[in-house]
Amino acid sequence: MKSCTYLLFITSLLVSGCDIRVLNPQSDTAEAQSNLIYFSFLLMLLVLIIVFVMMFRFVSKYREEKVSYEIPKQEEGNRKLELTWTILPVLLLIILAVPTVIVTFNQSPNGDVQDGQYKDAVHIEVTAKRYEWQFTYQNGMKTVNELYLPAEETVVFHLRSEDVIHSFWVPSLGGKVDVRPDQENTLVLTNMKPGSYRGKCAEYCGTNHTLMTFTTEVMPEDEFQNFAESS
Ligand SMILES: [Cu+2]
Repeated sequence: MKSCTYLLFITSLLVSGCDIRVLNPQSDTAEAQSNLIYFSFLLMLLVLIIVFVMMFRFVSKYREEKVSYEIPKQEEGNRKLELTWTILPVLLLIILAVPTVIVTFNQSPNGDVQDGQYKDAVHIEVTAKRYEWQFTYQNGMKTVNELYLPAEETVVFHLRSEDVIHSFWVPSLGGKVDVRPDQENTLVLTNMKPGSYRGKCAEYCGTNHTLMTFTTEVMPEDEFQNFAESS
């Protein structure tokens, strides 16, 4: 018991030092995704607690007090129990699936990404190649390994690779999306908060994969306009 307490203490000490950026969202997109993580974690915790309570209850209720080798009576089928452990997991999956599908559909760009609902959005071309990121803005300006974004806007990223499959990921701003050489993928991030965030390639792409990182600077709208005009 004593070693268990020590282990718990050391683990919580170590975990308290973690900066889990995915759980500290800095955009509406990332917030919806982190809410999904919390929701599925709570659902999992609920199952875990029920299973553990039942397990300890059974262990204590049916523990062998005197040695006996009596073989228990064979139970054949129990419709009530069988229905319970079939229907409950299906219900849990439905409860988990509904918000997941809603968030996925809300965040997936549909229709024409250049026009339609994203006409007034900021569009940025992202080109990945081993081992760097190139960003091309609407005014033709290019930056390498440094991404500049306007805060509180909708930004559409057009992702393309020049060689192998990479993955575009700024954990604080949203989930990762594959960057492929054979097709353009799009990622939409909305309502980002000003600040500096780290971005990286999240798909192993070669020996220097770990060095394929970039900085993301989200700046207030007017500052972004000045930056775009001065470049
Ligand atoms: Cu890569």
